[in-house]
Amino acid sequence: MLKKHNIRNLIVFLIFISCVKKEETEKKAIERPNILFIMSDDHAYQAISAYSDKLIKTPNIDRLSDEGILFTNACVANSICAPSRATILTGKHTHINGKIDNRMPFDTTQVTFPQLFQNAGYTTAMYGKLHFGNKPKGVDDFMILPGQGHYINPEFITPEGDTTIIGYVTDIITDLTINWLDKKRDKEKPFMMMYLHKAPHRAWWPNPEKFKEFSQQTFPEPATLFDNYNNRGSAAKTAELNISDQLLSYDNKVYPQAIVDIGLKNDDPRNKKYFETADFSRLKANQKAMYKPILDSIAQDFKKRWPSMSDKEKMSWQYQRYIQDYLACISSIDDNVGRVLDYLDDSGLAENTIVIYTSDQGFYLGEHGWFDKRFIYNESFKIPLLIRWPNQITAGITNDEMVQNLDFAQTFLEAAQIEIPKDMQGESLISLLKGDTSQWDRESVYYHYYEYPGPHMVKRHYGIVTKKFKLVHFYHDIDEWELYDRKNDPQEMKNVYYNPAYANAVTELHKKLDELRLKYKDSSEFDRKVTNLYDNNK
Ligand code: SGN
Ligand code: CA
Repeated sequence: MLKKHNIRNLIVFLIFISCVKKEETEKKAIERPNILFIMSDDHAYQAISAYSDKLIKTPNIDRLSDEGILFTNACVANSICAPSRATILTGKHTHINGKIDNRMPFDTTQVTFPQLFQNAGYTTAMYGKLHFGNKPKGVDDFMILPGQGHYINPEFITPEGDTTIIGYVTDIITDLTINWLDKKRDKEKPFMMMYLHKAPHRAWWPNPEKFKEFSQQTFPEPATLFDNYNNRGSAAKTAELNISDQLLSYDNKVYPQAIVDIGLKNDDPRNKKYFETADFSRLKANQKAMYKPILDSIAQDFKKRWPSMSDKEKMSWQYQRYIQDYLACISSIDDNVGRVLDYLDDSGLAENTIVIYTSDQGFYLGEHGWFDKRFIYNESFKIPLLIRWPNQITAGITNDEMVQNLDFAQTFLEAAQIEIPKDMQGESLISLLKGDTSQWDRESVYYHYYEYPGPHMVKRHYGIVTKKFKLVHFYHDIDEWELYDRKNDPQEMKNVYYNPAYANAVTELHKKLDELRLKYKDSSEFDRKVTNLYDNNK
């Protein structure tokens, strides 16, 4: 028999044990790292000074790799906005998650990684551009742009309904993010926050100050600006990405009237429409007044110089206008990333927060004469990836393994000690973050792009990429293979698929490509499904 005082002691002991346990659980909950996932829309790695300082200095984004890790071979599985986001959220290739292009719906019954964070006791939020027509799952709070969203005075979808905020989108998304971190989140829990910029997506509207500053500068042209697409298959020739053929005067911020004034036909209705109903038309009178002097001087320069320019000079002029606005948008992103990083420092959150900076795909900044993305070729295939995790990642390291946006979900889940669903198709990057490359045995990645016919007319293609080679099959209404020697031809100007010197590489890569298609469960049966979907949704 237990004596009365023994019973009392036992109760005190049990209470003590349960308190210690509770404390431990709480401590673990607090110790789990916060995650701040920063993604921009169409941010080319060529426009981040941690990768190259030829075009622009991005001191704030660079902080992440100065204090963390820089991946030099990070890439997407499908270089287009909504499919890339679907891959990031599900950890699955397009043919598994079903989001084949920007147009077709996303199956919202699928598990996305924010839901797993929410279930595991994280507080979660998403601010900015998602690009799916539906409300995000797994987030306690969200404010997302409908579709592509607007640069100026953007609307937001929120749990309480739609709202419009006056101002410049990059600043606004940042204000909302900092406000959530500071005032709205549940501070008892670790957080997983998705801070998603609309910029620098077409049509590249900077804020007035940056517009003025950058429109007065001249930037170096890429070596392949005047590419004639020889020595490759037909896909590069038929794509509608060329700056001189495809950029509208609207993209270059030339008033429709300026075109008429020099006796040219302003025959693309989009030029007028975009000035009258898209971004520019959204401006309030005082905002228009800030843009006017810059637009006036662009029109003046255009009217003075365009009529006597050669075709080459016209291309150079359009390239400058394009890159000036693109980089001006990046400069705002960099300032705003700096504001968020400062907030993390000032609030003491930096220490236990993993910060990731990336883009939904790469982008052509005049390479091959192009803008836009979609191709498996380097500039659209590769993405910036910079990650900071104090005390876990050695500051200033670089990694050149073939990593993909397919790996993000698993990486974040492992960092947060959340169980990873067996059907996710990527691999956690945690060992690489910690500088251990010994367990990493991936030698190649798989890629598959579908949105054709569609904007910019890039043919459907899939392929395998290793550090040395890229083997690509363009199919659907063509049947062409291309092979690039990544070491000897980094600009990808020469298809060596038919060069006998590469016969062994071709055989080997075909075998590996078949293996990858099996591993990731891709098949021509799915390609036929896509064709049927396109035929039924014309
Ligand atoms: C719009 C753009 C295209 C761009 C797609 C997809 N045209 O259609 O240039 O490729 O979005 O971009 S625009 O005239 O409307 O600007 S994505 O990043 O959302 O995939
Ligand atoms: Ca995009």
